[in-house]
Amino acid sequence: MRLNRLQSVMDQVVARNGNEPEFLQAAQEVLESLEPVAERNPEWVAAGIFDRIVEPERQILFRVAWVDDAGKVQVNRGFRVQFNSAIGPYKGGLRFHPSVNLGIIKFLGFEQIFKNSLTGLPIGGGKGGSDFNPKGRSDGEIMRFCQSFMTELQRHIGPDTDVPAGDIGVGGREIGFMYGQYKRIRNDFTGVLTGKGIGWGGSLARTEATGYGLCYFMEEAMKPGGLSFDGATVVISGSGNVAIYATEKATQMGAKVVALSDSNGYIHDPDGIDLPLVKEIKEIRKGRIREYLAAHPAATYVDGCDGIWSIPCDIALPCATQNEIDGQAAALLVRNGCKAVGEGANMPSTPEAIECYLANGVVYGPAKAANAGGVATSALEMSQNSMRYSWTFEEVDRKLHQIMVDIHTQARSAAAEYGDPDNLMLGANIAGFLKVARAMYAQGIAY
Ligand code: NDP
Ligand code: 2IT
Repeated sequence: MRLNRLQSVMDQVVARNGNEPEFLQAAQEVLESLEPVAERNPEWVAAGIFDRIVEPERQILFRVAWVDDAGKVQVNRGFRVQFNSAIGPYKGGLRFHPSVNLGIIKFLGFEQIFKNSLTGLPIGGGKGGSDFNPKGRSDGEIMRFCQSFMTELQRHIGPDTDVPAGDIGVGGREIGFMYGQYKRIRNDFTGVLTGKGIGWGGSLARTEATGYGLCYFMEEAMKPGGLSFDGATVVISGSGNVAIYATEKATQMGAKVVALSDSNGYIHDPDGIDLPLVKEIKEIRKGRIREYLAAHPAATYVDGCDGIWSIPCDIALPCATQNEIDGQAAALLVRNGCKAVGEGANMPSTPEAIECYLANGVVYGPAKAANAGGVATSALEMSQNSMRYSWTFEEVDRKLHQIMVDIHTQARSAAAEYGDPDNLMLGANIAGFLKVARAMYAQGIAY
């Protein structure tokens, strides 16, 4: 699909953000999906809804200075992009990775608007992070970095304003250090961050939510084609939070997960991944995935991440990072018999890869829908914080499951209404957009 009515919107996005390729990629995909919506809703075009939705409401850039274990002063850059608050407080994770720049945070914040809308819960879109590299840093260094980061961030966030959480490089440990610093400065015990520890405001099942939710979504997406996890061979990239709990749920659903990766390489274990060992390596030791071989010499380890998509599988779940599957990798997956791709990571497939899935009838679960279980459960954490009450694991998991079923229904119905019933990417982009557009229209133009 090419742009027509929305070409001028995209031209402006390119003119303003030409040096941010990931943001341009995300905007182009969404605007292409929204062409038929613009055609049916000229009043939204006239009210500048499309022009406004691609421009963040606020972008905050700040210096993060901290002292390393050797006593040396380090300076990183901090980001928070508050993209859209039409349907609720800004909500989205923080990413700590050396590749982080404004364009990456903007693509993530933009995607978050539609994802959060799809959850059916009242959360707007935002994202933040830093170019800080946590690898090889001591707990003390991580703590001092997190504290310095929050010393600035705290003035921009709040439980009814903007509620950050984790993403790549930010898990329970980092949320703890940041929450402590927020409380120290503000003297408020509130739900200002999600992904908190159990016992101090965290929700049961938040840790598992993104990976579990991905499997719940894909189970629904695969049903019409008669596919399921039961008996399927699955390849999963990454070995972080999302990958680990996707492996756990896919295995519970009867699949055999045969590969996992990290940024150095991948392991292939045709007997099925030993998940307790991966948890021990990654969650406790914070080690490398190649350490798996010490306990499983029959498995293989290959340096470099790309080759993971050459392993034959029925279902592929990219759960590492953006653009990790290109057109060639997608073609290889299809050639080797892959029938379904579910995106645990944000924007893991390039536009060429997506074209390849759609042209070959692969069941494609787009990130905005498929990985929305994490942020949905963050919103459930916010609800529990507001009530000063905690639900059991089973209650949260049941709500998460229902939310993922509902997201799938919304995406499929919107896709059908717009004439391309199996295109869940089209459906997710449209369904996510409609609720935000109605809210923006109702709330008028001036802020
Ligand atoms: P983690 O930091 O827990 O794990 C990230 C994993 O991906 C690690 O195995 C990491 O390897 C690997 N990885 C990271 N960057 C790269 C890279 N450039 N190339 C190859 N591998 C890489 O993060 P999460 O599991 O939380 O996040 C994974 C993906 O899921 C991200 O795209 C994130 O945006 C998305 N996501 C996360 C949600 C959440 O709730 N956490 C919710 C929705 C989406 P290494 O250890 O070597 O760095
Ligand atoms: O990409 C994402 O949806 C996340 N990293 C989770 C965000 C959140 O607020 O829980």
